[in-house]
Amino acid sequence: MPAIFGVPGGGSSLDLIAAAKARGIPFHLSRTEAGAGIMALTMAELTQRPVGVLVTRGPGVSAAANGLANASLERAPVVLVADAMGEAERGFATHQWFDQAAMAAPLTRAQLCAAAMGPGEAAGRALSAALGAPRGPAYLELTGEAARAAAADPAPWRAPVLPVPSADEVARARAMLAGARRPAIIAGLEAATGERAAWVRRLAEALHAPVLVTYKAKGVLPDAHPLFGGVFTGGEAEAPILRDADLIITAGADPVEFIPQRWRFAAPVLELATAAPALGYAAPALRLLGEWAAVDLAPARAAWPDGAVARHRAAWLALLENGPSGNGGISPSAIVRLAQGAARESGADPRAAVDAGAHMFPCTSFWQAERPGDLLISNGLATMGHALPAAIAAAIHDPARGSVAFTGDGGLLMALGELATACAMRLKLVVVVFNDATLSLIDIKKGGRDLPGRALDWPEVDFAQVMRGLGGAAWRAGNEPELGAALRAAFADGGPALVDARCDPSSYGRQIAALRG
Ligand SMILES: Cc1ncc(C[n+]2csc(CCOP(=O)(O)OP(=O)(O)O)c2C)c(N)n1
Repeated sequence: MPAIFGVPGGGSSLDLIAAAKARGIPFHLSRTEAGAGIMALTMAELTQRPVGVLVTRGPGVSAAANGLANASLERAPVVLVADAMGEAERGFATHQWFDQAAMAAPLTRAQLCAAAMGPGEAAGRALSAALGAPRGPAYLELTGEAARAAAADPAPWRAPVLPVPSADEVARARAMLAGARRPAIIAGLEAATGERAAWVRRLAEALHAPVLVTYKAKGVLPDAHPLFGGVFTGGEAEAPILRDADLIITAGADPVEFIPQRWRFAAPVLELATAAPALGYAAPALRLLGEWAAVDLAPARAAWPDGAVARHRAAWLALLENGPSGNGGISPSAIVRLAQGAARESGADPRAAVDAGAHMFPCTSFWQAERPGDLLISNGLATMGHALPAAIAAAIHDPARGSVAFTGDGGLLMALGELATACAMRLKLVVVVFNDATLSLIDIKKGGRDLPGRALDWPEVDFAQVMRGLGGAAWRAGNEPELGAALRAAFADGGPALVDARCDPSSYGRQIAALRG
């Protein structure tokens, strides 16, 4: 296990922290349980290994619910270890106590109780459940007594081995590819590993087929690759290229990644996935289940007209553009471009973490990713408060690269405690706040409703002052030249830094209409 994150209580947490130290597993103290969950799922995504979260009983578990839901819908193997009532306390099980396993049930793949089966057995089962297909969190209840009683090495366990699609299925898939003249690939979250991304790239290049990536699969094919077709959410902006396709191959795309709208495409679908998805958007003509990247599809070369992919990509990017800044602040797409430019200028290659909100549209479109894991986002749950803890985990995982967190002011206010975590750990991390003093993604949906004042906005917060108070470096920027200078200084700083960018939200409404149709 690469790390454990959490906020300890008095019971099993302290024994676990001591045991982790004895085994050389780092424990990172977060400021919130929700933040710990997001840090753990991010570390799990980056390492492809299970990561632990420890919390106290009662409020520790209820506060961790968002992290569990996030790990569940982002398909990340996280094991939450919660303290529980020991034998001697059972008769008093009211104070700080509720049925924790029942709360965790809809959010986790398994709920294990160490007192019932022994901590080794419970840990082994939790790890196996978390790594099953699709991956996800497991819940493990551990009393202090149980933690101290046993030499609690996990019972023998191993990651479930995925089946390989049958020779007959592979032959049928090859026949579909051979008959297609304009195949297109949608790469999803399962493709965001080094090996599967390389497989997708080989297939795309052999076929000469465009690749669209979901938010979670940014970097599976680099944005700068000539076959990069855009970002797939299930909306309208990227639909033209798929309407021109005569075969759609979904490579590890999970329906949890798509917006809840009808499937818009008539072309047959060849679905590659580790497990049968619970919800079908499109009934696939053929489904290969298991370790799809182990299959050799020996493709024939397709025949997209010359320049077609580049034209589609340019049209998609033009639709997403926020346009020039208005008087009210800086254009959101300019914020993203200036940030990447400043990072490159200072020789930095940070991973980018993106929050939920209107600002995520320019971030996911204009941040150029080269490898899987270059862009980190909560998409299945799409929770606010994700970017900062995700950026913290990325900077811990890879201190040389560090990270940048793109967040709305609303999302940052939800994760503010974790700014203290980043500052205390002196992480190489730059927080860029799209500060528009509004819940913009909700504001653009309000239509003609007559809402009371301050229903969706608040007085502007000076995040630079907050950051300085926590010991980090910080700048405020009201226009593009100020922002460029602030970003260059922030990336050159090399420690925790924050740039509070006054953002012009006026183009978001048009942008989301173009995106979703
Ligand atoms: C925890 C959580 N609460 C509420 C929402 C619903 N929601 C999605 S975006 C959004 C507004 C985000 O505002 P902000 O962080 O300022 O970003 P902006 O939209 O202004 O870019 C809200 C309330 C959510 N996704 N997650």
